[in-house]
Amino acid sequence: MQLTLAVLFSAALTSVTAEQRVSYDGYKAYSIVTGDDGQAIRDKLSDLDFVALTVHEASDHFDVAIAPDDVSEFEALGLESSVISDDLGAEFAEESIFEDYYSTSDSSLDKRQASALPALSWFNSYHTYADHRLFFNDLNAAFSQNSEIFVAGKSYQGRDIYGIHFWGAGGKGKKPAVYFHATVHAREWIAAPVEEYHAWQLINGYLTNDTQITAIVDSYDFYFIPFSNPDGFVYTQTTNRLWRKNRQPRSSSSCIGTDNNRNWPFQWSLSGGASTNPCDEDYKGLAASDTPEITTLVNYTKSINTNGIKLFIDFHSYGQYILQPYGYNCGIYPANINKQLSVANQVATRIFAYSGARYTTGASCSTLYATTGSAPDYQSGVAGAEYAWTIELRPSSSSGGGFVLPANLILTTAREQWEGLKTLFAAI
Ligand code: 0X9
Ligand code: ZN
Repeated sequence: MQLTLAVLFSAALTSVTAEQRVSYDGYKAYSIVTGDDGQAIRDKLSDLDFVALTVHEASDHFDVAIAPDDVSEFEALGLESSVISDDLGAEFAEESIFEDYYSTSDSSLDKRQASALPALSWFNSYHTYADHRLFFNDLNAAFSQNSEIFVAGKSYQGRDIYGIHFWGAGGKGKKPAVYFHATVHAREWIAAPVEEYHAWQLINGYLTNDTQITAIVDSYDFYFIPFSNPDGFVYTQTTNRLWRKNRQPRSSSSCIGTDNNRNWPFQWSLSGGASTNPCDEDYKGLAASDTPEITTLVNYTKSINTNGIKLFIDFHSYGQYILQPYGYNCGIYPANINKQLSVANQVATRIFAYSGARYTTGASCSTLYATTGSAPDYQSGVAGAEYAWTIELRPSSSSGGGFVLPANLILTTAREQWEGLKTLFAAI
């Protein structure tokens, strides 16, 4: 009797505290050809129950997920479009089958395994935030003389914004920085595994005396942050797979979340490249750098900038782009833009030769759309990063599942990016 009551009581507590998971069962996703008239298409959709998958109508397409009851009404509109997903909910369910991670620090493993790198089977499925943290701890353990785990600061809800710092023969903190961020947009799950794969390959190459890799690792200090928006990422796994922003409320609104890729303190005040409405997916905040995550990351950027930032990459999905600054103005470029474009083209060419995937290169404003307060704009315009890129990973916009990249394509995506990264290092 007592046990039953206790179970009932805790079940009741859970139901009041936990937010109901948002269902996308039966949602059908489309990529709509917009031509020049994105606004007219938005107007036509205004009576339908849908979720926008692209924040802006990029120059030629606008991707949406239509609620099951409105699918026939959407199709009756006769818009030129292709189907991205027949049932988003079903794809989400499949993607959320996570394999267990067996940490090399697990005390039931023997000592020899305990100092080994994590197994590459890590990349066979997506994972929880807690397991991601273990994965980096294990990389650190396997490279303990040349790496450390750092916590740059805390998210709004108090989660660690953690990362790994590693270095080569010259010792810690002596070289220009190679600085990677991922998962500023919570639903872009492929970003963290790609960054982790880069870390794994660099450390593995160093430990196995691969001369190409030791030369790279000896040249830089590496700072890799897989979750610049951990609260959002956890929320995509507990509640709403399509969440993008952070989880910070604003007193002026019942809508939650700021787009941390519109909150960096560089050209933040300009209008047009972000929203001032807290309910929008690209809400910029009330002031530059007024989210706990961006405050943390601005300070952290300053702290690692002692020998300059050679390369900054912010990993996103999707669309397959390699984008250079700036986002805030389509006519303003960094002084070395031609060199950046040339290197980006070499990377894209290498990826295409390796896997056949096409990545489009170009300055972000003119290639995609205008953004104010984005991370690469700050890294280039304020921190002085020599190369400051956004990479939008798989899938391409016209095929695949948008934010759902099937787990069996994690490794494919990571491998082609790794080939591209080696080309990048050879070119800079
Ligand atoms: O809108 C964004 O923040 C990025 N696209 S996403 O679909 N992943 O949300 C693009 C950022 C590109 N960078 C700039 N235009 N500066
Ligand atoms: Zn993104």
